[in-house]
Amino acid sequence: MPKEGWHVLHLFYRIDYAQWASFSTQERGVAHANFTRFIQEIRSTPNSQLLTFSMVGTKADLGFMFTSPDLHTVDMVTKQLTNLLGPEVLIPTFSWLSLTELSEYTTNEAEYILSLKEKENLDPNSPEFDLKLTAFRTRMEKYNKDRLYPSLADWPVFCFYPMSKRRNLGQNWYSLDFETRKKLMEGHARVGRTYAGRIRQLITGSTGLDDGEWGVTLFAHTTSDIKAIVYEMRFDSVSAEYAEFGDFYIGIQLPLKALLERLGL
Ligand code: 76R
Repeated sequence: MPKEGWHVLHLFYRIDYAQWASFSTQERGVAHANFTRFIQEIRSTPNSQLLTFSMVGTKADLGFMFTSPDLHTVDMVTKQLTNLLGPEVLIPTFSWLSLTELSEYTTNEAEYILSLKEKENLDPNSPEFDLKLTAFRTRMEKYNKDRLYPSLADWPVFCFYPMSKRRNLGQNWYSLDFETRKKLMEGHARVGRTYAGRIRQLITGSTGLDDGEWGVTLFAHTTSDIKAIVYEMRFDSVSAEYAEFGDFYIGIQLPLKALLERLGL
């Protein structure tokens, strides 16, 4: 169990249609029933969410995004999903393990108090000061809860890609001091916030867990919004100067029955 947050596993498969074609009608019926039953079972487990996608393009056919606090559960579910449609039907093509995390750049209480005193000139003993501080605490509690224990969106368009920050000589994110990184991240968040209502993003940390430092999961209603945010972020200095990206995956979130039909299973 992690000290806080959930594990997040992105898991993509190709379907071996030759193997599927070798199954009898009865075997296919059993495979369908197992698939639906297992996924519904996982979905009804507390703290575990399992999203299913039809993956667009030929990088993968079927995608899962799974959350669980327990690494044993992640391991078990991965192995069960792989065998869910019968032996060698689902061929793994990509997986990414990460953890939900709090941001080190969010405004903390001490900073907020300072800004109330110095920028807003509020007296710390005034009721207005108190009111603002209480509202801040409530806001931060919800914000932190949403980052560590997110409720995954059911929006149709899903985009996933790994991301790391550069560690080049003379251009190393990790050798910048905290204040500089915080300032740069403020610019990033400013761009991000203009996509409120169009993009739901989940940034999960994978340093030491997988081959890059974060998994970027975006949900949208149209591919235009995905393309727009990723394009616009490229101009923001955090991404322009420091970001390295892995492969991009696009999927469509579908209910189980529609998914099996789409996959031709
Ligand atoms: O969480 C927050 O809303 C607070 C501000 C914020 C942080 C700390 C924020 C806002 N992000 C944060 C951290 Mn982000 N984000 C990305 C990408 O393609 C690219 O160029 C980059 C991929 C997108 C599209 C995106 C979107 N963000 C991070 C981090 C961790 C950095 C670290 O700790 O060093 C990464 C890797 C990252 C990458 N970001 C937002 C968005 C959007 C849409 C927002 C606004 C969210 C909102 O306010 O609702």
